[in-house]
Amino acid sequence: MKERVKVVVTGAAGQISYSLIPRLVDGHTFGDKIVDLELVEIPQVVEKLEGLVMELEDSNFPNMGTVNYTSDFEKAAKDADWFLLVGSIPRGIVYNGKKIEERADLLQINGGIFVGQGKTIGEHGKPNAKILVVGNPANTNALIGRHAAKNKSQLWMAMTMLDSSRAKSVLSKKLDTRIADISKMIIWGNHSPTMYPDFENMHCNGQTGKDAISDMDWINNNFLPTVQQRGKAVIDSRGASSATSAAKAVLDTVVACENPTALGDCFSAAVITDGSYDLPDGIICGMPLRTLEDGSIEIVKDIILSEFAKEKIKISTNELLEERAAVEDLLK
Ligand code: NAX
Repeated sequence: MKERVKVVVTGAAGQISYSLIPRLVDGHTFGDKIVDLELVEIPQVVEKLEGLVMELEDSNFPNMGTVNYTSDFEKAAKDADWFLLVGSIPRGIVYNGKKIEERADLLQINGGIFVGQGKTIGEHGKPNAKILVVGNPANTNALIGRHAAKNKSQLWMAMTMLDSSRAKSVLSKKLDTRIADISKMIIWGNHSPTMYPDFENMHCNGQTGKDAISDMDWINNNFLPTVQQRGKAVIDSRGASSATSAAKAVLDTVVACENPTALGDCFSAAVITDGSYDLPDGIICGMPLRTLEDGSIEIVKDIILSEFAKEKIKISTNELLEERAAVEDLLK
C-alpha cells in the first residue's frame, strides 16, 4: 500500500494557492505518496473552494487522495503532516472598519490569526509535523505560531526559498551560467527588504561566490537591491504580488525537507535561532538548513561569515527584534 501524507493549506482560495495546490498532488512534490488535502479559507470565501475541488477532480492526478475544504481549521488540522500557512490579511485591506496600512497593525492582525492556528497545530497536528509560514510578515507569524503551539517536536519555518531562488536567478545571469549550477544560496534574516542573500558562500561550478565575484559595486548597487526589492518590482509590474514563483518556492521547500540534502549543499528557510552564528535568541531567522537521511532537519553550522555579511545580517535581525517587540502581547 502506498504511503499517505496529509497536507493542510490555508489561504486556499488565494492566488498563490491556485498555482500551488495542483502541484502538491502531481506525484513530484511528495514523490509516490498519496496526498490528502485539507483546504482552509475564511468563512466569507470558503464556498469558492468547491470550484477548485472540481478542477482538481477534473485534472486526473493519480496521487491525489481525499480533498476536503473547510473554514474550521481545527477539523482540518487533525493528524496533519504538513501545514502550508499561506493565508493572511494583506496590507491595504479594510478590516473591522479600518484600512490596514501600518506594519504594526498588520503584525497584530495576522499575529492574532497565528495564535489560534499555532495552538491548534500544537494540539492536533502530528508530533513531527512541518509547518511552513508563507503569509506575511512570515517570520514573526511563525514565531507567534510556534510559541502558541508549545510543541517542540514540530518544526516551524518561515519561507525564504523565493528569496533564494531570486538570488540564484540574478547570480546565474551575472555569471552567465544555468540557474541549476548555483547551489548553497543562503538567505539570512527576515523575509523583507532587509534580508541578506549570502553571495559569498554560494557555490557555482566549483567556485564560491567570494572567489567568482569581486565586483562589490555590482553587489551593493545591483545584486542586493534587486533581490531585496524583487517582490515590490513584481507588484509594481503585475499589480499583484508574486504568485506562481511563490508557489514554486513552497514546493521547493517541501521537496528540500522531504529528501536528504546533497553533500555540501543546503537550503534556505527561517527557523528558530539556537545560538548559532551569534544570532539573537528567540527569533525566526533565515539560515542554512539541511535534511539528513533520517528525515530530520538541522541548521548547517559551518558557514563562515565575513564582516560585510555580519553587518548586513544584523540589520535584518534588528528588524526581527523590533517586530517581536511589536507583538510581545501575543508571545505571553
Ligand atoms: P491572496 O490575498 O490572494 O490570498 C490570501 C488568502 O488567504 C485569501 O483568500 C484570504 O481569504 C485567506 N485568508 C486570510 N486569513 C485567513 C485565515 N485566517 N485562514 C485561512 N485563510 C485565510 O494572497 P496571496 O497572493 O496568495 O499571498 C498570500 C500571502 O503570501 C500574503 O501574505 C503575501 O504577502 C505572502 N507572500 C509571501 C512570500 C514569501 O516568500 N514568504 C512571497 C509571496 C507573497 O508575497
